[in-house]
Amino acid sequence: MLLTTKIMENTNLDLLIDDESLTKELRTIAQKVKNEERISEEDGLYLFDHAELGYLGCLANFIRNRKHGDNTYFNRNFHMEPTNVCLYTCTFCSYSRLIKKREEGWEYTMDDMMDIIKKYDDQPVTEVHIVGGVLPQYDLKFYTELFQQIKQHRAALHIKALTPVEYHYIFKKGKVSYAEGMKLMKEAGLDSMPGGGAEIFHPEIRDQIAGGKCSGEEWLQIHEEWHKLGMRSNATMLYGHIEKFKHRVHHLEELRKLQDRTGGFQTFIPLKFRNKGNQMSHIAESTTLEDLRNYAISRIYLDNFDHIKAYWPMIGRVTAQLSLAFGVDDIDGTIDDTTKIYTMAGSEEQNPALSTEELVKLIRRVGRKPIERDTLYNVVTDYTDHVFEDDSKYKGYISLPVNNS
Ligand code: V47
Ligand code: SF4
Repeated sequence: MLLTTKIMENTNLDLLIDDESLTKELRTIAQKVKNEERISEEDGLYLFDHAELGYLGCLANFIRNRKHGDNTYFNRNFHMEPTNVCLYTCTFCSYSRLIKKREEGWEYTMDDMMDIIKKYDDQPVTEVHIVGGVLPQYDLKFYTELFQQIKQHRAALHIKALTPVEYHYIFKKGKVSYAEGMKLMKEAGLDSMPGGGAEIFHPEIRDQIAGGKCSGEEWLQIHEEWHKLGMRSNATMLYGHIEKFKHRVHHLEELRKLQDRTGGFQTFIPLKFRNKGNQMSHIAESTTLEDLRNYAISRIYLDNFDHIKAYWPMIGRVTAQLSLAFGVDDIDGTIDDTTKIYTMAGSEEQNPALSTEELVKLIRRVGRKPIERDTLYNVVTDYTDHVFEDDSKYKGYISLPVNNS
């Protein structure tokens, strides 16, 4: 753990700025970060092409600590997927193949969905995350009714639901504009939008991996309409497949520009491409080293985003712990889950569920402060000094020499 300890201890970037063994470009970027100056697209590409992990960790951790100190956020949520069948055929997705053998998938009715919601009645969850495939029966009417019913049943449950992929489809079918559609969703009870469906915005890549669904521009327009209503959303980037570094920089730049206009994004979530059970299985997955570099560059580039999230079911608990030294300040939630999309694609975690106690422990083990938040980052519980009874079952996780475990 020497590397992450060193990164976490480095509170002064002068060591990098004065290091003559670094290139002029890397020293200039370090100076910009110290001065809270924005890095350019060229700088971003230079980092992807040339910067090594330790250097990136120092910069990203410096920014993370400036914004949040040791605070590390998580929430208590559950996922719900109306269907795993989809009429689109994204090449990275394990759902798309099911359209040909629909009987192998599921297609929940309104009652099925409400039964899932009711299963959590006695649990202290604050959020339901709804996302899934696109099918004609899940239209404007279905989703407005679903959101209304959820709110009637449990008004305080935050609904984080659907992405521009679904919204583009249902608004077109329902013949309403993006602005009108998002307003209807808000009136029905939608609280925020998750970051999915972003993939890679650049058409050179998007047309090959996600042809037919909303374009990158349309994805951004729908988020912009939602932000104009005073509402918040997240953003993702699916990386590590056929895209080049220049496409990642273009993606980050588009997000940064929209955020400058609206300020509506809360969190950026890089999603590592997983290669099981989809049409891109022949493509090797990115290494952990590349994943950490990607988190760090995202943190450095997106100066106007408050949070960078590591989605632990995809990358595994240990990489999630490591990511906290590379710019990440949020590790999503407890996700007591019915979700299959990631396990089907070969994610690290076959049963993505972690108790609050486990999440707290794994954050503490790398010397950070666990803070339970709600979806909008209001503090629910600060677990920094909370005492748990039994520490023995957490032995498998990496550990730094800290005294607050
Ligand atoms: O848009 C699909 C991705 C996304 C694969 O906002 C894959 O809090 C990797 O956006 N390998 C949906 N990724 C998930 C998502 C999300 C997850 C957690 C939290 C939040 C949030 C949002 O999952 C899709 C797509 O980019 N995905 N297949 C795959 N094989
Ligand atoms: Fe459908 Fe989404 Fe999978 Fe694409 S990524 S096939 S839109 S479920």
